[in-house]
Amino acid sequence: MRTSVAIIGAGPAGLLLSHLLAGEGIESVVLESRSREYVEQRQRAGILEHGTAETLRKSGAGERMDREGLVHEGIELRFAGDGHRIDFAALAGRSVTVYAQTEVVKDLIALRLAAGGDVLFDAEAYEIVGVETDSPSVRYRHGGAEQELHADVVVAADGFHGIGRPTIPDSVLRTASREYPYAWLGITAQVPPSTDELIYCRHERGFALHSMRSALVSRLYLQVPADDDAANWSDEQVWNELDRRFEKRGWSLRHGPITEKSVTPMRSFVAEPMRYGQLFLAGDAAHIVPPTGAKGLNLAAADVTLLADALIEWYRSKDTAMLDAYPETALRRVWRAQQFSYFMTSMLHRDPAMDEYGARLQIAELDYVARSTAAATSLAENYTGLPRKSFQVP
Ligand code: RFL
Ligand code: PHB
Repeated sequence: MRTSVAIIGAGPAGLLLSHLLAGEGIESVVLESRSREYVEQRQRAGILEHGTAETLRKSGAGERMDREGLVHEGIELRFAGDGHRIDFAALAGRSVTVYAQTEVVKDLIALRLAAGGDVLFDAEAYEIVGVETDSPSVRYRHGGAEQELHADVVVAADGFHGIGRPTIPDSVLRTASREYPYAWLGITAQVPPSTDELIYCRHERGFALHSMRSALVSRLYLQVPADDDAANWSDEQVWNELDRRFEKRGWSLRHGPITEKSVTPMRSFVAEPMRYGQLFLAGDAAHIVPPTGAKGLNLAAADVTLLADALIEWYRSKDTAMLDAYPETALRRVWRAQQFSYFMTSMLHRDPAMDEYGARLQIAELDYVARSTAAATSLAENYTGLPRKSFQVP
């Protein structure tokens, strides 16, 4: 089989890239190792930056998001028993949209298939060959047979455990990373949210986050030890712990049936370069952030928006300038998001090794963000997403 752009992975990165290319008449094939059902059910991110929502809307993939997504103009930082609102609209002139990654993925799959696009599920890529030539290909297993997909370029949008990154020779690949001594226990509950806006809460017992999926469904997270298991937590223990961490005078948390419970590890990771010959990395394949800054899905979307424009330019005029600039331009945003995610994570979590001094520094930092317009503006512009021009390579 032959196509223009071979894409590995039907996560948000791979699907959005395929959709954006199709809008300009560029052919692609998406290979996905999992089933459609699996990909559409996987519980993950919930927050779309201003620019991510705009990209979806402009490309014709934002119809259901605009109908069902919740536009939020701020968040609450809760610490020392008190809440402080960060007003995104006033400080950064932008908002975010609460719309689950699973819904974005469902919308993009439906659009690709309706347009006659090739998205192959249960198709596991096992080798990428010829990336140093102008006719690379991807070998994959599908329906019990081994097949080969030939293309002009290969995009590895295959997540952290994919085969794209390890295809780059060790002598070329550089990585930088940080591990955290804690994880998140995430739950989905059939209960209306107890708040209109997300609450990021720092507490002596650990971090907690109140998010949501709709007017009827809440999504909540608790900091737990790195090696913890969801099976260690009964529903009653989860609600008790959430009650203690979110405690604020005159406020209470609504409880309800828990329908999903899982532990997410926390990691910061960046691989460079994001291009090797005709192989391009996008999304989690190249970088991971801890979820505290809500950046992972948005970085994946920003990578492929940039890459789509570069590929469109290349197919249109054979000009390689944008493609050549992709790794450096993408990495600027990646490192901005790394720093912001690290900042949010270390300000809000209880590190088991933290002493009294470290705890007081966290409170001082939070107090500054809550009281200073300059500090709050920095948080607001990073959380809602910086515009593309701030990362342009001259
Ligand atoms: P994905 O979504 O991991 O998709 C990669 C796809 O590639 C497939 N694949 C292969 N297919 C064929 N052959 C192979 N050899 C393959 N190897 C892998 C996989 O099956 C998969 O379908 O990567 P992508 O597209 O780069 O998207 C990244 C995002 O999924 C991720 O960054 C976010 O979910 C991170 N994240 C959040 N990001 C945000 O922007 N805002 C948030 O609020 C937010 N919250 C979160 C999060 C991630 C979480 N978890 C579970 C990690 C909350 C959580 C709990
Ligand atoms: C979510 O709703 O799943 C969510 C929201 C904000 C985050 C992380 C996850 O920072």
